[in-house]
Amino acid sequence: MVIVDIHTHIYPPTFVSLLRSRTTVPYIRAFPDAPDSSRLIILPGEDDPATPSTSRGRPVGPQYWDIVEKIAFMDTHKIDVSVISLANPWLDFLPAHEAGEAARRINDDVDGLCARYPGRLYAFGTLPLSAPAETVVAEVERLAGMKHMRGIIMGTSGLGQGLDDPALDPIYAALERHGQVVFLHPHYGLPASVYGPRASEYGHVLPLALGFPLETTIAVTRMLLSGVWDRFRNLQVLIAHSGGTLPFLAGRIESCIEHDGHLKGEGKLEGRRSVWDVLQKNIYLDAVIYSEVGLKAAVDASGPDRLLFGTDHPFFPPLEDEAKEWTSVNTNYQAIKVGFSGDEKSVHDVLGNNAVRILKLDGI
Ligand code: 5CU
Repeated sequence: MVIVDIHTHIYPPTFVSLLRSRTTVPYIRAFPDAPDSSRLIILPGEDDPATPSTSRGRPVGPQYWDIVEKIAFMDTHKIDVSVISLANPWLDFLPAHEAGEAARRINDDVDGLCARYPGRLYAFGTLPLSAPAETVVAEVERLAGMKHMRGIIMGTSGLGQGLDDPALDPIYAALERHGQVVFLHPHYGLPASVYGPRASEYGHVLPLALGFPLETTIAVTRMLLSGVWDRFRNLQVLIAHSGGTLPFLAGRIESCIEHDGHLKGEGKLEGRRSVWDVLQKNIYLDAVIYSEVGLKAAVDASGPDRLLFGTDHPFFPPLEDEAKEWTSVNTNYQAIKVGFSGDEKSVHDVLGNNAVRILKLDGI
C-alpha cells in the first residue's frame, strides 16, 4: 500500500526571508513580551492589537520551512510520498511588478527541495496572481515543464476579483491545456463582523473551522455560476477540506439555480452543467475533514476514486508534544478506515492510489 499526502504545506527559505522582512500581514516576527518565540501572522486581522502578542498567529519553527522536518513527519506517519505546496497567502499580497520573479524563485526553490528526495516529494507550484494574466500564463507554461510539479495551488481571490472573473480565462485555458490540477485552498475566510465582538475570545476556531470552508464553497459556487466548467470542460480542481461545504450543500445550490427567475430570464439555465456533473468530472476532494460524516458526504458527491488523503502539515500540530504522532493526522486516517470499513480497495485508493493515478506520480 502506498500512502500519499496531497495537502501538506511548506514556506520555502526564500518565502520565509520575505515574511521576515515585512511589518504588515503576512509576516514573521517576535514580540517584545516574548522575544525568543517567532510568530507567523498570516490571516486577515490576526495581529489585532487587542489580542495578546503571545496569542497572535501561531508559533513558527523549522517544521514550516525545513524539508528535513517534512520527511521526518512523513516517516513518523508512514507517508511514502508528499505533494508539497506553498501555504497561504501564497504571493497574493505582492505588488504586481515583484510577483513574476518571486514566483519563479519560489517554484525553483520548491522543485529543488523535491529533487533532494527522489520519488518522495512532488509539488504544486505557485502563481504570481497579482501580476498581469500574461505573466501568470507564462509561469503555468514554465511549471508544466518542471520535473516535480504536478499542478498549482491557489486561493480564492484569483486576479483580485474572485474565481468567476473572465480575466482568468487565459489562465484556466493554460491550466486545462497542460492538464495541471488546480489545488484550491482558502485563506481570506469571511468578513470579521460575522464572528461578532467576542471573536478574540475564541482563538482561531471560527475562521478556520467555518470561515475557510465557507470561503471555498462560495468561490467554487461562483465558478459554477459563471460557467467556468461550461467553457473549460476538462479543468480539474482539487478542493481543500473535502470541498468546504460543497458536497453537503450541492443539492441546495442546484435547487436555488433551478428556481432562479433571473438566471432563467437571461437564458442561463439552458445547457448548463449541473453541480453534480462537475463534482463527478472536474472536482477532486481531499480527505482533510476529520470525521467519517463529512467524508461520507464527499464520497457520495464525487466518488471514492476522486478523494485524496492529506494532513495539512505543518498546521494543527499537537499542542503538547510535537515529537509524537499527530492527533490531527490520525483522526483523518481513522475517518478513512471507519468510513470505508470492509472496502479495502477504497481505503487504498483514498490513501494513495488515487493520487498516484491523478497526479501521475510516476517515480513510485
Ligand atoms: O492554522 C491556520 O491558520 C491554517 C492556515 O493558515 N492554513 C492552512 O492551510 N491550515 C491552517
